Amino acid sequence: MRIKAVQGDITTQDVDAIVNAANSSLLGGGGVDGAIHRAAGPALLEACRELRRTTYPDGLPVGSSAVTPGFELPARWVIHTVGPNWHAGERSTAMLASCFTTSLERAVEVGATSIAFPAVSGGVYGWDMDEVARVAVASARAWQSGADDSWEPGHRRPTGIELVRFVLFSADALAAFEHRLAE
Ligand code: AR6
Repeated sequence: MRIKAVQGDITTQDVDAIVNAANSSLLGGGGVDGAIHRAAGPALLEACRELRRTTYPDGLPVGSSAVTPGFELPARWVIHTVGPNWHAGERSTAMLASCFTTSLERAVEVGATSIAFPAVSGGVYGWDMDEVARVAVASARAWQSGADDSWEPGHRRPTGIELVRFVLFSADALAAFEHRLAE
């Protein structure tokens, strides 16, 4: 599994799945959420409403992830995750890490081999970008090496995911991720 960082717009990425930094309502918002809904078209909101009705009547919990089709996006799937909101006192790095690992699990479930992530919680939700980068890269690496007890240490899990691409909007965010990837 290759882990990369690029500067760009996540809505144009040619990967199997892109991750949306959503909120618990799943009904859209600003930032990357708004951009993804605009690019995917109105069917995405309908699919999110359906998810609410059928599976998450009380909303998608922080740190969880759920998948819908990508509709008009180049990506076949959108994986919606809810990052912790720093401004609301949600400051658990485990919660933020869970956004990345549960998204990777959803990607495996739908058979995706490539996935693009934005800087979840690094915008409206107010987390420091260096901290988002640290947690994001550490989570992907830990997940790759099978940090759970089901896989022998030192071996890579055959997850099917070949590419994890972090897609950052700004040069500063890209630098934060590149710094962590170089470690
Ligand atoms: N491609 C890649 N990254 C982007 C794009 C894009 N098209 N647009 C923005 N970003 P945010 P959060 C960057 O606020 O902090 C929404 O209203 C952006 O510069 O989108 O998790 C939701 O509905 C920033 O670095 O997500 C929630 O209510 C990063 O994506 C809330 O915001 C994340 O910023 C979630 O806040």
